[in-house]
Amino acid sequence: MSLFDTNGAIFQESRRGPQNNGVAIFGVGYDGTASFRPGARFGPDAIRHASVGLENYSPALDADLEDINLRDLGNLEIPHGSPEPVIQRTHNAVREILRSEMTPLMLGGEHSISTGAVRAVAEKYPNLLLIQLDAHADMRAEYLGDAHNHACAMARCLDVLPSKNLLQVGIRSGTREEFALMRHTNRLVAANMEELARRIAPHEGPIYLTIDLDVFDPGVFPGTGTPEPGGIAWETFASVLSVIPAAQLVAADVMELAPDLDPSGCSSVLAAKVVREVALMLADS
Ligand SMILES: [Mn+2]
Repeated sequence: MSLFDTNGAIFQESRRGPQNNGVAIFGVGYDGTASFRPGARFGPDAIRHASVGLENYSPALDADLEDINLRDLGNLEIPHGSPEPVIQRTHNAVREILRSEMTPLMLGGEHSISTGAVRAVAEKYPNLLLIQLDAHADMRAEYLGDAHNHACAMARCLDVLPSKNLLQVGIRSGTREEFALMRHTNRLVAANMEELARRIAPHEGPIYLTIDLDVFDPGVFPGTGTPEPGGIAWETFASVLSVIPAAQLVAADVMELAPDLDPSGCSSVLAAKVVREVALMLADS
């Protein structure tokens, strides 16, 4: 696992380096295609720093970080240029993590990078269901001349997954064409727990949860590059997690924290709490 820089901060209650069967946190601090406000490259370490202020125990899950095998592999070494090499390195890293029988939990970084992780997980689990929490559709075929722009992240995931294996939750921004496509393919799911549970139920196979933190309302999560009014609160997020069967969850990512855009630091704390809850769910799978 020499792909990773292990000199920086570490997520609370985790140990450095890989070990079989654990949950493997790793960061990809890349924000090269940010079209509005950059800064997500500082997301992974801000999440780690904020994590020390949280309790280890999750009342919602009745689970404790102390009781799970949590590893923090560090940050993926990446070139800060075009996205393709970063996506490829992410793909390779997640393949290595899965080969060591570990469960990947990626910290972003911008959402375009999820493509690399989803591809690696889909190679191992061809019947993968991808659940996307996001303000934005991310279904553009290309944006600003680049098919790997963050606005195309989910379109690229559908290069390797069948259309019916994507559920898009909380989306409130996109082009007319993107919304027509999401409705036509029956992928658009309101952040409504009954509907979400009903849509997940027929799928008994593995699930990848990709969380673009801008799904949260800018009032509770201003620290992100492309904030979009009308988002969800923490309580809705917790309800969403409660209808996702943890036993089926095989991988996740938490993307798009740009910590310097929220001087209060509360966005980093929220992101760290998201990571705690998701890590505890992954450990349960
Ligand atoms: Mn987004």
